[in-house]
Amino acid sequence: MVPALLLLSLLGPTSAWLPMEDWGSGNVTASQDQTGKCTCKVFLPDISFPADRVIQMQETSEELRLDVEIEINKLVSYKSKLVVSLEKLSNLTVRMEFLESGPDKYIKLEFELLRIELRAFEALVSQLKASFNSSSPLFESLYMEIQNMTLIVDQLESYDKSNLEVIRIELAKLQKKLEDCQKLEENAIGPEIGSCKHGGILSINKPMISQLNAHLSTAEIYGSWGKDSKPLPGFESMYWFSGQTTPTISNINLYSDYQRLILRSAFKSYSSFYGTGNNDIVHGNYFYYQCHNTASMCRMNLTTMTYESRVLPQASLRFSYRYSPNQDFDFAADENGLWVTYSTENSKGMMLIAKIDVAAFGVEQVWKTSLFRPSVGNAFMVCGVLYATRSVNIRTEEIFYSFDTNTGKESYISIPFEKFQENYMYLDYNPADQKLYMYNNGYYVSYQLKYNKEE
Ligand SMILES: *[C@@H]1O[C@H](CO)[C@@H](O)[C@H](O)[C@H]1NC(C)=O
Ligand SMILES: *[C@@H]1O[C@H](CO)[C@@H](O)[C@H](O)[C@H]1NC(C)=O
Ligand SMILES: *[C@@H]1O[C@H](CO)[C@@H](O)[C@H](O)[C@H]1NC(C)=O
Ligand SMILES: *[C@@H]1O[C@H](CO)[C@@H](O)[C@H](O)[C@H]1NC(C)=O
Ligand SMILES: CC(=O)N[C@H]1CO[C@H](CO)[C@@H](O)[C@@H]1O
Repeated sequence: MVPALLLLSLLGPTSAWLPMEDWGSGNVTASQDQTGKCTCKVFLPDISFPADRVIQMQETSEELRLDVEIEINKLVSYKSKLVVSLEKLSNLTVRMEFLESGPDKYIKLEFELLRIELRAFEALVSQLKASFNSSSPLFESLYMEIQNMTLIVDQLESYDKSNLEVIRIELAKLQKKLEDCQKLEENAIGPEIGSCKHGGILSINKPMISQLNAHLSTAEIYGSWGKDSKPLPGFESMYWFSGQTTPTISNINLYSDYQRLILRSAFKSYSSFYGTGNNDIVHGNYFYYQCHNTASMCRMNLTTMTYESRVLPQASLRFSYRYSPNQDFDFAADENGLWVTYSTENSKGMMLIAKIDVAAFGVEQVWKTSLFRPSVGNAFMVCGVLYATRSVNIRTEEIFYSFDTNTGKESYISIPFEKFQENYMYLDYNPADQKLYMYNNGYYVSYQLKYNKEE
């Protein structure tokens, strides 16, 4: 067999999918030319692509997806459905064990995707569990099953792989399935998208941790990510990401869907601008952020990348959030539109909530809260209600305060949720999918919300 020589740069020289050390000992060479450009060469044995196995695996994940669909459609008979689930999962385990013992080598990305699917499934199980308020051993064993499979994926991952073109095609197919699965999840859990016929947030599910940021840098602790909260037609699956090593905003990257976000394949990257803070947001194809070190709001048209600014009257630059010194403004979007929270000298650091008139790019109305902004970790809006968080301990954050702009009523509440690492720089709600998006020490993190059923 003739060995194949591949350039890692096919997927980007620093892709997290393919850590260099995992590509086999002694078979990776790195060199640098006079211009400083690095080239990595990987020497791979020529192994034919195990398409049949991939198909088998796809079929299994399709079965899994259908199974999930059944469960969601027939929540009433959840017990028997979960038994079926469990059986299918264990079938998948058997299949994976079979793959493991086989002579062929498998594709790392395939396993990475499988892992993503498992994570999605885990999140789904967690949500089903919460919806039933059940401590049934069935759920526990489902969890364990998923964990076991994740371990197997870890082991298999160290194998070699080949034929990157095929990987990409398979990746796209599987990604589609995952998206379908997530849609099912969303439909099953929350109120209808855009509806405020609920009594506010009841609880927050386990975090879903996606890959490290586009630059694979844990030093990029300042950043933000998410989806346009009011997307233009055709941009519904677009994701955006902005990341920096300092508390400034100097770049934004746009990805056509989740898969491209994870593969770090942006259709647009722009860095000829400068802002402050990171509590920015994308709403209606505009990127809203605090203009650099001034008490003004900026917004950039994501088609033309041109920006305009408005003074935010009386806003102070002295009362940042707790985790970062530069977070003077926090933009938020919800079912009712766009908001910005901040403080003034006059309010002595108490938080103000301003509703933004998007058409005029001006302030429409302001509410004053009794929340001291520097005591807050972060804040977001859902259905006109401000939710503010604080740290409980290294692993736990809680929503401790809410202010309802519909009634002017404020409350102290306790809705704890798990955070990935202690300090995070970004938290916002997206009304288009009813999820929370967090940027935490370089990682993309998201949460599914659970709502009080009674208004
Ligand atoms: C699991 O695999 C067995 C044997 O291959 C099959 O008979 C059974 O129907 C499968 N179970 C499910 C739930 O797919
Ligand atoms: C869950 O069930 C327990 C005991 O059956 C009950 O006390 C609790 O209020 C329930 N929680 C929810 C959110 O329904
Ligand atoms: C998970 O793996 C452990 C250890 O291998 C085993 O004891 C347990 O039965 C497995 N759980 C499931 C649900 O397969
Ligand atoms: C951005 O610019 C384009 C081209 O000038 C324009 O059509 C669009 O309305 C502007 N605004 C937004 C939010 O895209
Ligand atoms: C330098 C080196 O370790 N080369 C190895 C690359 O992988 C092939 C196949 O496993 C080995 O035969 C080589 O020795």
